[in-house]
Amino acid sequence: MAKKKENEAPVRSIDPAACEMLEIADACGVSTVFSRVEEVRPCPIGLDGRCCKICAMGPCRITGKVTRGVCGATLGTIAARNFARQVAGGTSAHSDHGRDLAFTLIAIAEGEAQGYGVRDEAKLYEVAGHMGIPTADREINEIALDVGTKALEQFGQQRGEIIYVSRATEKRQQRWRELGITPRGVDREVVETLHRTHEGVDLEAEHILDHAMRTALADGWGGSMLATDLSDIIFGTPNPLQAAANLGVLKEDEVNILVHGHEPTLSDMIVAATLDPELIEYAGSKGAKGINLAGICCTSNEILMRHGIPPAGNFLHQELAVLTGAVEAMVVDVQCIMQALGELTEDFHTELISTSRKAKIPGAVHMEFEEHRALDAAKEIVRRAIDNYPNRGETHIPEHKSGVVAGFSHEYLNYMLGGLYRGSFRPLNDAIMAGRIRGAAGVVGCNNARVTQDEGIINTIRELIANDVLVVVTGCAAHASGKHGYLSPEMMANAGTGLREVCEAIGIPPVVHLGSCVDNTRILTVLTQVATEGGLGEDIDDLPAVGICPEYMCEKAIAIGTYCVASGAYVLFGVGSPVGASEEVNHIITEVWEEKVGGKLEFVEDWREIVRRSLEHIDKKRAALGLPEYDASKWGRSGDWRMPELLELPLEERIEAVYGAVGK
Ligand code: BF8
Repeated sequence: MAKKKENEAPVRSIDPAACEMLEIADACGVSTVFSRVEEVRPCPIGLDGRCCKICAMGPCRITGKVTRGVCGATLGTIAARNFARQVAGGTSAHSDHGRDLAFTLIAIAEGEAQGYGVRDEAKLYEVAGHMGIPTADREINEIALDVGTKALEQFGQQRGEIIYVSRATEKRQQRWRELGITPRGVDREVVETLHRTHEGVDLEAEHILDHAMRTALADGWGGSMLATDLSDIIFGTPNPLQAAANLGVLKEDEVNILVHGHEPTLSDMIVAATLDPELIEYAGSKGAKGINLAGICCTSNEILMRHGIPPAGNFLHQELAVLTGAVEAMVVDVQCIMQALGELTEDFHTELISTSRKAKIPGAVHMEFEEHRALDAAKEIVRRAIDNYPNRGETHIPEHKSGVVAGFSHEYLNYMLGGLYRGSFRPLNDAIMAGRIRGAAGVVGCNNARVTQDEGIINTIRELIANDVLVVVTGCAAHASGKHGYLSPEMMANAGTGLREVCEAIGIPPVVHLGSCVDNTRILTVLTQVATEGGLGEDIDDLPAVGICPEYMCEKAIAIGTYCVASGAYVLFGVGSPVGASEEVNHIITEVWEEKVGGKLEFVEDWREIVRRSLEHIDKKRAALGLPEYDASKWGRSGDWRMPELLELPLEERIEAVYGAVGK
């Protein structure tokens, strides 16, 4: 991966829209994350885990001849504590998101959530089933109240096991119990991490990291999984939709509103408000041809996969969108929102509107979003954006955008593979067993301004699908895929012949958009179903599969990586290691963890090496399962004859021919 080095002209992005906007930023002398990353050097002590600042005798820097902190803490203990605290930070962010959705579901059931409802009753029944909540002869709202209440209990539960642990394989559940890392309650594990990593408590690196796994599992099989399930119940379980992605989705002659952040409670209601005929007419009265909604970061994934609202970009696009001069309002809630937006929007007509009671931003207008008057609040926000349209000055919207097909929930994959009445992962398992599909990879996570935007993500995906590895994407990696055309039907032509044959036969793309970052739990569900379907071992660590986070940036990514490892996956992160200074911790998160839970976590800077290790791992797992060795030359005529014919078709017909019925 192109890491930006001193004295070297940095390659800031491989996205042409970003490059175009950065030229403008440079010409106008506007500060962006891309320029600040050159001004602010990463602290070399904290970079790889050598800094301990948990007490006032420090901060202690473990460098040179210094091998211990003032209290005697070793580098291993310090690096492990730092890592565990990152896991706790990430877990709390995802889980608080899930908690708020539980409150919303309860408010819906009690008739106190204006504009919301239960959009997917089938999912409500399914989740009630997981939770042991009776459904026969009961009103929807009664069931919803019980599901919301039970979900809420998962956060404060003090003893026992969180409910969704039962959705893992029996073998996995057993392993967690033996290791004592089954999560008891989400909040309990986060608090215990903070306690253990307080000065002078848990001082053994391996023991600290065991609890980091337990905390991460409370995220993956707790807070995040609940966030996904409750979102599906309230906003609908996604089905494939068409849209476009990148800054080119902004419109010159319409009021452009961007939603940015994470929680669909806000963005879904903004979608509803932008469809209000009165507001559309009001936009017309201000000279605009309509209201154009687009998204940034994960909330964008939420409304992309449920409404086909186009993503304007991933994490590093947030400032670039403002630079277009064409955004009337950027409406934000929580997570991944750069403070720089406050200052930046002062130089443009864009209004930055914060909405969460948890998050205020200097320079933003605060319009608190309360669920009991959600639709009214959303309309007020949209009206304010419309009022700002006449203030628009010069604009520069890059023309770049790519067509995407997004929104494949695990339920939909099940249906595509087996049909409505016999939904099953059997065809996928058979294809992997035969070697048409070599294996599977989840390519997930952020952008990071310290490395070239999208480069690691896109090159990794390109190489994997060319090597017949089915790829699922979430988060900002999903946005990158969309922006660079990897979620379009044309991408089928770049897949290996075996993978292409299967994708065409089943009607799924080689790069499957599976949602936002909390939806990485959909990957856990798919992997568990594949493992229990038969023929590919008994558990996630038997599968020829990997998890990759090429451009990770935040604590949430560390939590996701850790719960995937604890669930049995081999996980590779790009960028660089936050624990690289400690041989002891590196040994624990690779070899020791592999022995304990079957998965391991590696930090590898170069995407080529990530791809090499991924394919090597997939082939090793195939061999361990006694599957035929992967041989690309065995497959392929069916895909080869069909693709030129498909490429002749107009886009709409091509999408229909490749994926079947897709909504808009
Ligand atoms: O939760 S991928 S930069 S937007 S953290 Fe943030 Fe990373 Fe993007 Fe979504 Ni996920």
